[in-house]
Amino acid sequence: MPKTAYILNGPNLNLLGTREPEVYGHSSIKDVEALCREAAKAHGLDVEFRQSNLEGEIVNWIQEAGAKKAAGIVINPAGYTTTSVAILDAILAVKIPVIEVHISNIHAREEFRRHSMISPGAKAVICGFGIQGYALALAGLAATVKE
Ligand code: CA2
Repeated sequence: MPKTAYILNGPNLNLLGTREPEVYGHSSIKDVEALCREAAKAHGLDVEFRQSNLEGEIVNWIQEAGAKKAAGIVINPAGYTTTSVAILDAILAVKIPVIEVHISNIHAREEFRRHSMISPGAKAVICGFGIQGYALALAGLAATVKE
């Protein structure tokens, strides 16, 4: 049975494509989902694709992915990246690989975006490749699962 990749998106990513195209591009969250489904299929993974504006809901989904022994999690924590001890703790509590993704290069932007609370719990971090970063994360996750 194929293993599942959880792809979790944090606050305001439901609005992707509606503003700041020079930073985030023109794609919508539906386009990101389609890209992820295609990439996951190529690697023989099933997909649970979700977005929430609520920190606790994201924590619950990380716990769910762990309990279901998912292949791993690709997470764009968005605005919670720099603040969420709760999301970091949830990641540290699950025994599956977590890959942190950012659409923009957070290191080439405002100073406050550069420090991720999440990265210490992540197997890898990808940023600056636009929405293609999600496909790269899924390729990395698939390679990790096969190891
Ligand atoms: O580059 C990324 O993927 C971010 O995680 C996106 C977050 C930002 O706070 C991080 O510093 C970097 C912002 C998510 C909301 O993005 C929108 C984009 C376009 C329109 C509305 C929201």
